[in-house]
Amino acid sequence: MDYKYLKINNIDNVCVAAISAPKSLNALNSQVLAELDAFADSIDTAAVRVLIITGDGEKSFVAGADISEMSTLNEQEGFAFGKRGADVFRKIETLPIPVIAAVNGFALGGGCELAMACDIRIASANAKFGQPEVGLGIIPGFSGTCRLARIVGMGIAKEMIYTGKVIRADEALRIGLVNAVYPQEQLMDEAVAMAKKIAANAPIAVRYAKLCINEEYDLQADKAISYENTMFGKCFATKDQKEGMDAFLNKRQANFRNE
Ligand code: CO8
Repeated sequence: MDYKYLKINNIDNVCVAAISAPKSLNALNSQVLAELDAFADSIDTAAVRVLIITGDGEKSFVAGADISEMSTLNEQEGFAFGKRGADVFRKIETLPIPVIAAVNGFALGGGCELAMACDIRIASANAKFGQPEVGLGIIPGFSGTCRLARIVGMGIAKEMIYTGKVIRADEALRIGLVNAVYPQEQLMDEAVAMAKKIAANAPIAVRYAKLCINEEYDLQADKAISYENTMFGKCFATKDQKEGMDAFLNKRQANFRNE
């Protein structure tokens, strides 16, 4: 499919999707959200083992939801717009492959929320993060009130959302919003290197690990432990478990087939 606002690049079994709306610093309008949705549906997870999401250009990851499109919405339309974004982000969060956000500039509002829907965030030194919505008379509407507190803790999330302050990459690293910060020119190489390291592992085991971490987060401890136990057992029904352990015991490199 041809996209107007997405640039897709496959590097072996790693897929890089760059959001590209240069006139608005990659802001998320309805069409960008629709393309992200269609793209998420189209990923061949038998072939692609890791997805990297980034922003096109050197200035912005995503500067938020498109303010010009939101400015005239009524309550029902606001609900629908928020739901559209939240549904797409949830689809990304629950993709059966890991997703890395390579945050290469502004990640504000919906941009910060998109990064938080990804499994792992790494950033360039010029990246800036924030949830400035209350300054526009709205609240984070693409699940930011939900995910920010889970990632950085309730106190810091409340401060960021109530003040709308914008923080730099080093502060995002300090509070655990990103895992690492690199010079801008290294960011994509680092993202691809991390993706390839993940992609070299048994894909079904990686998928089950993602499922466990996501599903168990909201479960009571005994249920969470039991869920992991079930998924751990399921690993032994895969050929890749036999391959991984045979490779270890015979001191050779494993060749995982996603089976
Ligand atoms: N929406 C629309 N256009 C945008 C956006 C945006 N979020 N961000 C930037 N642009 C546009 C600017 O209007 C400008 O357009 P033009 O050239 O036509 O004037 C162009 O991009 C370049 O921007 P600037 O000239 O402002 O560039 P600066 O380098 O001076 O500033 C900033 C960069 C700091 C990123 C600044 O553009 C800015 O503050 N942008 C808005 C950031 C923001 O508030 N984001 C949050 C939006 S709200 C949101 O995301 C809520 C999500 C949940 C929605 C729920 C729906 C109900």
